[in-house]
Amino acid sequence: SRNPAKAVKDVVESAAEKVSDVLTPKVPGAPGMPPPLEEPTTPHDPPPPKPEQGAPQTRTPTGARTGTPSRARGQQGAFLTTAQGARLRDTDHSLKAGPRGPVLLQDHHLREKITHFDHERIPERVVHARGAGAHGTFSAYGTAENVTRAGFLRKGRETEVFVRFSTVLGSRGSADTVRDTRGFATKFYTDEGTFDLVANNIPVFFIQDAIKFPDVIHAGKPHPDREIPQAQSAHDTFWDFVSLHTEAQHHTMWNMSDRGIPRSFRTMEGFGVHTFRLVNSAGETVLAKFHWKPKLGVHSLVWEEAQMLSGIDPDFHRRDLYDAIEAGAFPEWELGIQVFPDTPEETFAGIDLLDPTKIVPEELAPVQPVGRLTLNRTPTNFFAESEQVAFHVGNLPPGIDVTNDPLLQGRLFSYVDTQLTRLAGPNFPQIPINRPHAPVNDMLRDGFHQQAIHTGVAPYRPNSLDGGNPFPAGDDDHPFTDLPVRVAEAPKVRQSPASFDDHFSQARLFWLSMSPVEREHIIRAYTFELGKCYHQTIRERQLRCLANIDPVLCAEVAAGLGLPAPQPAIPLPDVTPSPALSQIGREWPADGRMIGIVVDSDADLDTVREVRRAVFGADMVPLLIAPHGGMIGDLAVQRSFATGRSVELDALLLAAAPPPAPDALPARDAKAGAARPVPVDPRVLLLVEECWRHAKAIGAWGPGVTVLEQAGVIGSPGVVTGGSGDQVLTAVQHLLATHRVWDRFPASVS
Ligand code: HDD
Repeated sequence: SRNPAKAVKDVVESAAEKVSDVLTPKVPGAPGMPPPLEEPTTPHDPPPPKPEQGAPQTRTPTGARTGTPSRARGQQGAFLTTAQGARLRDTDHSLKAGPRGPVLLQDHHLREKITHFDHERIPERVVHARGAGAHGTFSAYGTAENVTRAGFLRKGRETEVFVRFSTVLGSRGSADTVRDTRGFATKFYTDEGTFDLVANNIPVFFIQDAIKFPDVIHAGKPHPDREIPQAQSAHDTFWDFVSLHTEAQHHTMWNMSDRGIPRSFRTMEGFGVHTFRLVNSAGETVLAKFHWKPKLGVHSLVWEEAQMLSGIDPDFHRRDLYDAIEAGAFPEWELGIQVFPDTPEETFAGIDLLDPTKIVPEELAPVQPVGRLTLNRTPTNFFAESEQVAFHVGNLPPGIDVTNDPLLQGRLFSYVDTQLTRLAGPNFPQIPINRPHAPVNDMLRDGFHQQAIHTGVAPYRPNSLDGGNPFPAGDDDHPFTDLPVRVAEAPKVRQSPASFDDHFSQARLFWLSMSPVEREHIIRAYTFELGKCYHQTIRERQLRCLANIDPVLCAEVAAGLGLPAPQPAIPLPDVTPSPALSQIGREWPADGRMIGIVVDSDADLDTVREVRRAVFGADMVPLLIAPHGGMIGDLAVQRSFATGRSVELDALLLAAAPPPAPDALPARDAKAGAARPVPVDPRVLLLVEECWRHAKAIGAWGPGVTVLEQAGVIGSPGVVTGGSGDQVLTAVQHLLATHRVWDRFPASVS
């Protein structure tokens, strides 16, 4: 595998080359430059494609070839052709009756080009429309062999995977950093058939029964009259629904916590939510919940950063995932399972395992690691892979089965159904990204967009005309076996079990498990979201829900809204907090963190060079920020004061105190009200202010210290000024292990 630090360095240096390329005027034919290109461009070999996704089915069950093995197509130097392969002389002018005449209908190239373009878009996903994917590998530890016979979990097995992360509510073009649940869907291309773990970054769901899914989504999506707000839960219909349908309160609490605004896809947990049933080779069963644990820890943005990023870099998470993988800083997660005995009650420690609004705290059932996921390849083509990938909770390998969780049962229907419209027909499993890597030998035939040329005459069983093929698998052939699970003899009812009526105890458990600063964030999030509602009745109703969760939470949000805090309608549930739910209090590797370094031509460039090298050495990414783009001495600048903004940084270092640009407007002295020139560029002061406000580590040496004096932040927690550049970096790196300088946040709630 690649050395991540070296790979990061290569990427930054090649970016620097690109910058200097742009800066050097290049005139075709000038000395040292190639001669001007002749038109048309000389045909040449296409660039090597990235490995194609899976092997297409090239043979039918009876062995006949069905098509060419590779479907990869790219821009090539060879002649431009029509879709039928006819070479074209001109793609820039329509066929006309004379140069000024009308366009002729007989222009088949014009019609083909425009018609195909007119149909380039497909419907976006009804939920989870905004997302980004990556390829990778899953390596099994073998620790799950005693509970499941799934082959991909056997010790040492390596399985190719494709993962797609997403937000839920926003449209395909919405911003990445909105407050929302995140999807974390993984396709394991196992040799026993594809396994899709269609998970979220929140372990519970809004509803207990799939029949309510259209309701919760209609409530969360933009208002049907004005189609606003986009990708937000801060509006009346959302809070109307969740305050009336109180089983949503636990999930809503997670959304209002820092989990709703992840720092990166790489710093999110993933949860299968439902309880699944595992079966081992002896036919014994257990119940289990799936968890993804990120190697880099669980970290979040702060709300103001998330809001700013929505404007400054709406692609923040997508870019972060792509850049990290391209730089060789491959994101990793451990897959873990919580295992419970498969008892007739399907409960554990009094918790109903079929209720998807409930967690089982890790302190009661530890998450046992079973394998490692590494994302190591970015998609070649967004549409072909990330857009066309189709997940389905019913894609299960032998050894993993469903339970009666009513939310899971409804999902089993929805995921295939939705693709029939989105991917236009029943043959979407033949799209390259969706093709199983296990051999396929089905009797599904024809339909829109059929890719295979099936031979034979007897796609039915039993038959004698195709030699009786295909044959059912025997017990020793690793078939998927339906477990003979007992189905209760019970009357047909539209009802949930009584245990599903508890809607508040686990919301309280979550609240009580948070640290003071995390509670403060939750209070601010509720206050913001309810403050955006127009209807007073909705705010009051949600306050009544909060009163049933915790009086402090309710009182603080009520104060923020300027409303009286209601009394609880139920006795406050007696719960034991789960410290594992808090994101604060542990230390994590700082791999892939972005370190901004402010420089100008007066900075000591030898020290900057050393610090930059040390940042690379620690597997982090340095970004030189300077008054202008291009070069400072022999160092390439990655961000100018015009393009750099604090929100993409995890920490800020200052090696210089750049003066304001000569044409900058004088700043106002707040106290005197008089105009006075500021000796430091106000954009640098803004960087410092924002980093300070967002509790990021800040360090400075040499003239950089002057900036921190100007900003008035010296002496506050997480601001490092003593010592050389290297010493400052070491101190900042240490601060990064806890993600933020938590002491800087005023946490009034404990
Ligand atoms: Fe769902 C997509 C996760 C409940 C119906 N869901 C979708 C995706 C994720 C989840 C990650 C995006 C997959 C991708 O990247 O293509 N969904 C969940 C989780 C749920 C859940 C963790 C609860 C535990 N979903 C759920 C219910 C229903 C759906 C109850 C319907 C009854 N979900 C869909 C869907 C989507 C989808 C309409 C939209 C696009 C797609 O499936 O392929 O079928």
